[in-house]
Amino acid sequence: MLLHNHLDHWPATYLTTESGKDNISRNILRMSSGRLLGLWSSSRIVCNTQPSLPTLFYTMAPYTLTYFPVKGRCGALKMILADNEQQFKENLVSIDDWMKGDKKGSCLFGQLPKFEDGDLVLFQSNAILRHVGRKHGAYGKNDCEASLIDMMNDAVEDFRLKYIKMIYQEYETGKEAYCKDLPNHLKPFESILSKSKSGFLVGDQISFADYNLFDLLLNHKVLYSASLDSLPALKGYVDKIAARPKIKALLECENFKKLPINGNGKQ
Ligand code: 6SG
Repeated sequence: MLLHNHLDHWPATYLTTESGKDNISRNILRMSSGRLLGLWSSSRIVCNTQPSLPTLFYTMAPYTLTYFPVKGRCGALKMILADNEQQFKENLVSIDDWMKGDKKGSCLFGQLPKFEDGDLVLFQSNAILRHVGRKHGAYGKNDCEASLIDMMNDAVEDFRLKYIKMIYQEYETGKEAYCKDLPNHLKPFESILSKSKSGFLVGDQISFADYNLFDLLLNHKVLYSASLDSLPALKGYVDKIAARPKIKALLECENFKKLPINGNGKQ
């Protein structure tokens, strides 16, 4: 069992234990409370929230994410993983590599992201979000809350599809009209959040739909900085989620920040 230090400028650290999983769990725990936790890939650091400290990782991270080097449909997923201190191995697929075609052929629906949790292989970003939400307590407290969270996430998906269509198909011709129409798309969320006692979309705790909406709202702030100006509940919501310590650390992390939002360079 190995925990590796992969920062070149740190003396190589290999912590070896022989008594298996329990010891590793304790080490991982000690890493978390000892401020050493980061998000990991085997080939590069995805996010080291404490750059002054060596980043350690467990060679068998439970999750693997395969996607393009963009935030795209994986921003919310990275947020929910970070907020739950979940490490993952990241395989980045370049456009050139994707264009060769063999990777596309190996994906169930011919698209990325692909997410692996042990032997489970998932495609479809919203199914992946649900899976991680279910496993990490971000899918409501009961069936009714789960159904409401599904409803919210479907509404976020409708909104994301409009955004993607504008970005990829009509950025030059349609951006202005899109921004003008934005309050109409955002009003339902403003109304829901203005009535929410917890400040989250459903119930009294954050859910995968919140990370998804938050991610999309951040994209809209980049698209049009005044997009939330007339929507106080949404503005407060974004500020509150952005201030969660592990989300804040992710948003400030160079490896996350440097990813373009979309695959065509428009934002
Ligand atoms: C695109 O749309 O970046 N996946 C994308 N594109 C490649 O050949 N319903 C599912 C889901 O929620 C949608 C998946 C999503 O998971 S992500 C995909 O796999 C394909 O269809 C957004 C993104 N697009 C731009 C991009 C750069 C390199 C690969 C994709 C441009 C398009 C294809 C090659 C160059 Fe490209």
